[in-house]
Amino acid sequence: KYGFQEVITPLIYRKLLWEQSGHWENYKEDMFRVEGHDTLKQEYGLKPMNCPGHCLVFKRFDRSYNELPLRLSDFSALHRNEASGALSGLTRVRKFHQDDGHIFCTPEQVEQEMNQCLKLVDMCYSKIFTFGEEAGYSMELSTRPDNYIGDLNVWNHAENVLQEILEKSGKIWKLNEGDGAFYGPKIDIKVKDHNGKAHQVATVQLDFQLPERFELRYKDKDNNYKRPIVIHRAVFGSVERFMGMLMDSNQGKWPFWLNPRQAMVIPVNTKKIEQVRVSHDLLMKLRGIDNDDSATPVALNSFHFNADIDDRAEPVGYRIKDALI
Ligand code: TSB
Ligand code: ZN
Repeated sequence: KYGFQEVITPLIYRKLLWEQSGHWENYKEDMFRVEGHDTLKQEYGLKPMNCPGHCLVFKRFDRSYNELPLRLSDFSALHRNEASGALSGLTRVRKFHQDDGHIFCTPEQVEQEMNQCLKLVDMCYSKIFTFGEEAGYSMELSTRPDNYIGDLNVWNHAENVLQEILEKSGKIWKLNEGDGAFYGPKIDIKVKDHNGKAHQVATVQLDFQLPERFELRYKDKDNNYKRPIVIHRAVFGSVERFMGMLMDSNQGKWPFWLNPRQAMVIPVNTKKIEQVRVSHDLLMKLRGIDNDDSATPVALNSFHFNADIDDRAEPVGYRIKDALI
């Protein structure tokens, strides 16, 4: 609905690519190095982010202004060498999957694209999922860090663009000075766990640097080549952290539609063979499995649930209690 094309990009790239993107210089500590067994002893890096791979996809073809905004999404596994002391449950892990997207657009398209991203974030965090006691999310503008790449004026411009978008949104936001990505400032969306600790989930980032480093270009209406701008965005953030927050906020009780154990069929009298047989039939119905012809695939628009059966010879009350846990 939001116009993304899903891609799957490689997990490892030559060191050369990470040098080009600036990760080798500014993000090396967070990366795992990989070495081949070949005599050339090439050095590779396991990707901590999808952006450089997406820049290569963009660069692969001659692009025209009428292809923009070009939106690429990717659920690849990412690896970051997080300090062992920083690892925490599902919220900070070394392998995770972002609901990642990179939008390649013209300067005129930035505002509209950023607003679309924020709209999706708002739908996710105020309509579909709510976290914590005081439901809701907070927004922060994270600005230029010490290890930034690129030109100071470009950074100031990017920060001003984000600030303007936040002001126009009419929502409350805070300044988080120096916490931007090395390639650009960002709007971070945070939700709180039951202890009141805030976790960064969604993020929308404005980047003028990677297009420069990868010499990305598109042909404009006037037949001249121009540089696109890249917007990095993730709405869940990572599936792992998001799931961790979701479990924390509802004490393990999933919303029904997301629950991996939606229903338990419990025959009252497990000694009665007929009753147990009917219960098994009901289970199959709930699972959407047609007993008569098991070779038929389950239709996409059919009702099917994650259902189980508990026909152990235990008291009903005991089995209900067990199912609820
Ligand atoms: C959004 N390149 C951008 C991307 O295009 C990027 O990687 N941004 S990020 O570094 O801010 O990460 C995005 C989200 O991934 C974070 O907001 C956070 O929710 C999640 N994340 C980051 N590191 C971890 C980790 N170690 N474990 C779990 N989730 C993480
Ligand atoms: Zn990115």
